[in-house]
Amino acid sequence: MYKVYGRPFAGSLIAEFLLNEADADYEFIKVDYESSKKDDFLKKSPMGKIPVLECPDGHLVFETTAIVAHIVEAKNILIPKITTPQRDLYNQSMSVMSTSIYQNYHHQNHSYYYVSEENYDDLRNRAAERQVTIYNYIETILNPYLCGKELTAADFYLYMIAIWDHDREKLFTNRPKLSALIKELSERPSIKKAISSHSKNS
Ligand SMILES: N[C@@H](CCC(=O)N[C@@H](CS)C(=O)NCC(=O)O)C(=O)O
Repeated sequence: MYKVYGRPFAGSLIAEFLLNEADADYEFIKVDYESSKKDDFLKKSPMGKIPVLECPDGHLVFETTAIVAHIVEAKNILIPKITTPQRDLYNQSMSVMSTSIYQNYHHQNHSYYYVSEENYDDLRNRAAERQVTIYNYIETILNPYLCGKELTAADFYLYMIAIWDHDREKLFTNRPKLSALIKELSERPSIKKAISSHSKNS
């Protein structure tokens, strides 16, 4: 069975959502921040970051986009056909979310990584401003999903990062399509199952 190394409500959620969508069993292994910097875990993830996916044959995958690619390909779910405009939109959305939105939240939530304490506010404000531009763009393309009528893994990724926002009320204000999508997905059994397992244990 699969193993997901992660932390409750962190980037490992995407692996859990997609494995649940595929009806694949997995074990969730919680890796706290300290353990993630120790040799044992660094052998799995050289930068000491979660998530890591351990596949049934024992091989390991780190980086959320690589994990998503593994699951959608292995299970043949939630990815548009190659050479279609939807597939380009899917790849584009995954890139924007994993390289920009994810990073902007990292800047806001783990500012100590980047700057000294007196510059936290500046860093956080700039990261928050960049999110506005990207979420405004996302609102323009949702129809109702990121790739049009087809629900894809990218929508699950969007759900994961949107729930990290510190001011969700503001995030959803004037973004009716984003609000509707997040609301719809929050009712999805795959998401409910992962979220409730962490709510119970935290
Ligand atoms: N590019 C990585 C980012 C992963 C990441 O930043 N994970 C966070 C938790 S959500 C983490 O491990 N932070 C601790 C650290 O950066 O040392 C990915 O997409 O998997």
